[in-house]
Amino acid sequence: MQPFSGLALLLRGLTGQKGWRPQWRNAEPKKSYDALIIGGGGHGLGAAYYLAAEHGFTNIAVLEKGWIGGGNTGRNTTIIRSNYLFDESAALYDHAVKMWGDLSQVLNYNVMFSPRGVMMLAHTVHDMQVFKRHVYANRASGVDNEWLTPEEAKAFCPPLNIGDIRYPVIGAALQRRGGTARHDAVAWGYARAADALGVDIIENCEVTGILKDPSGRVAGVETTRGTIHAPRIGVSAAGNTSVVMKLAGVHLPLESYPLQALVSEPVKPCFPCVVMSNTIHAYISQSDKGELVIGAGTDAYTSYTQRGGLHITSHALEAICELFPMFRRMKMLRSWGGIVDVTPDRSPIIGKTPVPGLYVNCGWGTGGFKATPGSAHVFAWTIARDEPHPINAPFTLERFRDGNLIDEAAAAAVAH
Ligand code: FAD
Ligand code: PYC
Repeated sequence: MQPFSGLALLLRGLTGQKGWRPQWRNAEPKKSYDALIIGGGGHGLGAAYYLAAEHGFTNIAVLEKGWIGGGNTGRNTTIIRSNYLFDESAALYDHAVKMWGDLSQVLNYNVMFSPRGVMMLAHTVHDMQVFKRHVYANRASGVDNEWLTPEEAKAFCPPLNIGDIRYPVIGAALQRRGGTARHDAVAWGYARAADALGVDIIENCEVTGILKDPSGRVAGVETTRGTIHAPRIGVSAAGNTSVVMKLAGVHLPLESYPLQALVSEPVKPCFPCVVMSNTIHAYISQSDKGELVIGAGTDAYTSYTQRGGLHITSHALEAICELFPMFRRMKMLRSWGGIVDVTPDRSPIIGKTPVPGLYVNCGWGTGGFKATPGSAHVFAWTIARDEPHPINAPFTLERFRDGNLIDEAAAAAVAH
């Protein structure tokens, strides 16, 4: 913690912002660690934090090929919810929603969690049937979700057009505990807290090889900053997971697609909640800076370009303008893409791999930000104990062989 008074803040402002201490050390890689995490996004940094804070692993490092939070953690639209269909998923995502509630206090870093409610619009009878099924399943497993009429949906989100439009709103599912958080604060908060416990955070360090000992157990990594030995390695590399795991000879059932988002010019607070339309692949909220944060669907083709097709964002904006006509004259300031790793059942893989000592946390597709604290927490447990936490036990790689799929395509929304 870096304490400062209002006067100190003013003096720093008047003296060219000099004197700020870095929030984490610029660590040099050591020759060996007790464990390594590949990927400095929220999931990887969080796993390192919980390994140190809850399992006593402090001789560990996070290896990030670019800068921390520069992957999907810093590119996402930050929607948080736990309204998935299966009990296994509700347990996983709701574990995270509960952890979001006091994450700022735990990390002593304001991650700006804002449970302002996430409303998912139904435009067809089939949408309505699917959402009602989710409402009933969620309520049966203790997760809040409720069905709203079009008028109730408009009362919850006054800018919403429920008139006679191309995509009529015939109802909505609302999770009031859902909301948003500040994406880069999540990465920075975990990084600072992990660093304070002795974790080395090593940026500009790309993993280019995975080493095994003669028995086939993982033994370390080759990186752009040299060889590093470790008997346990966790991979949290999101859209690049297939590439990283191939270095260890492990093939995963993942496809990687670009997913895009945009922000508008900032305006005064006018949008009180989060609205998603899965049918038309568009979602919207307003950031604390005042920008409208708008997302689109995935491209139809796999790619690692980190930018998607213009027609995909145009389609999302057309739909947003129809649903919220008051935004028609707003200008978009920027757009970007991220690469998401999608599994066949649209649920993540968190657990052991065929290589002893190598663990993977991937396949979050378009929806892993919401899971960050919960996923990091159970991944750290898995690495520390060499066995899954009860919450991630169903999310194995083997399920694609034994058929115990957890099909969340409808809840994953934009991961089609
Ligand atoms: P990342 O933050 O991507 O971190 C992985 C890191 O691994 C990267 O920093 C990368 O540089 C690093 N890496 C890769 N290869 C190597 C290597 N060889 N060596 C070292 N480091 C490596 N989810 C939601 O829940 N809600 C949303 O509203 C939402 N919106 C989204 C909108 C967009 C446009 C996108 C792209 C994604 C969205 N997501 C959303 C998904 C969410 O962003 C991801 O699931 C989540 O952020 C993944 O976090 P992570 O820490 O696993 O990955
Ligand atoms: O998973 O809620 C989600 C989501 C919204 C936008 C992208 N992903």
